[in-house]
Amino acid sequence: MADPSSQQDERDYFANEPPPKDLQANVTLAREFIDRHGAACRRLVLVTSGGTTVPLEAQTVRYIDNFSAGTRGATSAEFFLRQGYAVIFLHRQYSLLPYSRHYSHNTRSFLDFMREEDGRVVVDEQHQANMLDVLRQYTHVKRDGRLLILSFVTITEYLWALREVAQLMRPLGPRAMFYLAAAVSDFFVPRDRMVEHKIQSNDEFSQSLEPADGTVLPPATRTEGRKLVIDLEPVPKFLKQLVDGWAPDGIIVSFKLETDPSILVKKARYALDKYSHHLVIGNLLSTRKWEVVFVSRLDGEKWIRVPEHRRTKSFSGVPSLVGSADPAAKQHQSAPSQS
Ligand code: 9Z3
Repeated sequence: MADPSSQQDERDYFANEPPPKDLQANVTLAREFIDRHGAACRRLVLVTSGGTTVPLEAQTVRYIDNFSAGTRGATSAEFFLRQGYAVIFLHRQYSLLPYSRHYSHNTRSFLDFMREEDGRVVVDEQHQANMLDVLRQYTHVKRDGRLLILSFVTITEYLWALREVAQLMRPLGPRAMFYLAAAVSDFFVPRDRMVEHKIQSNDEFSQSLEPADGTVLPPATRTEGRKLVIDLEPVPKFLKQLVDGWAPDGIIVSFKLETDPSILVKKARYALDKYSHHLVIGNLLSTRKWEVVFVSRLDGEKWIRVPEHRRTKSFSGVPSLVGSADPAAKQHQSAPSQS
């Protein structure tokens, strides 16, 4: 049932936080994509990926960010595409993308995969098989027009895009899935408490807020002596709105990230009880590349682990559940297939 207090939080949030400039252009692209695949009776998934930033100034010099590179989201998107889904990939700008992720964000350049031969660029022998496999998948998906890539940077841009796209997907009912792997900030600086200009290190130059209605709001960031004080507010629980209002018949998979192993499952269960959606995938920061726990009402708690001998080293030297070129390891990937 819709919760009136979270509906009010939503109204206040979107009334206070201006929409991103490219929202209408993105909505147009998403509408065409959803209509086309909806008409073809194709299953559609919105995959969110990467970290959201929290700007501290309106003319943003500084912001709070998180660690996510978008590995989970980009890799999972590839697996959904392989299962025949159409994918809207809503990702943090410049984070990993499906397919190109194999050759980007590494310690070595994509140029290291190539060499010159008779005045032409060719792929090194040792990378031919993998690159051909990736290229074929990519070409196939592109030919079918099954991947739409949208981007965000801030938490507000993310929430605006999520709401708009979810509402467009609503008529698809359970053929629409939401796979929320983006690392979403829990706290933010509301626009009406945000200073306009760069935060100063000396309180002699500190800024005040002057809302049009004459009320006085304390800025969320202020210098006190030589200290910077940041006073963040909670981001409204958008998952409640997604489940109850924006896409009530969609299949909703959320992720829960923790660092303390003793609370991971408890928090995942709590989210499942609170939002009554389909699946929470729990993961720990330190082990997320090779183990996750699925928590659902149907199956309870189920751990999925990549066996130790299949934990491949990525280029950055971090063992990886995602991004392995080993087909056997791919059986353990986290993108579920819908049946
Ligand atoms: C996750 O837990 C993702 O699996 C990771 C993936 C961010 C850990 P990487 O990009 O990492 O592969 O390096 N996402 C967190 C989802 C989240 O923020 N959930 C919120 C919550 O639980 C909103 S649904 O409150």
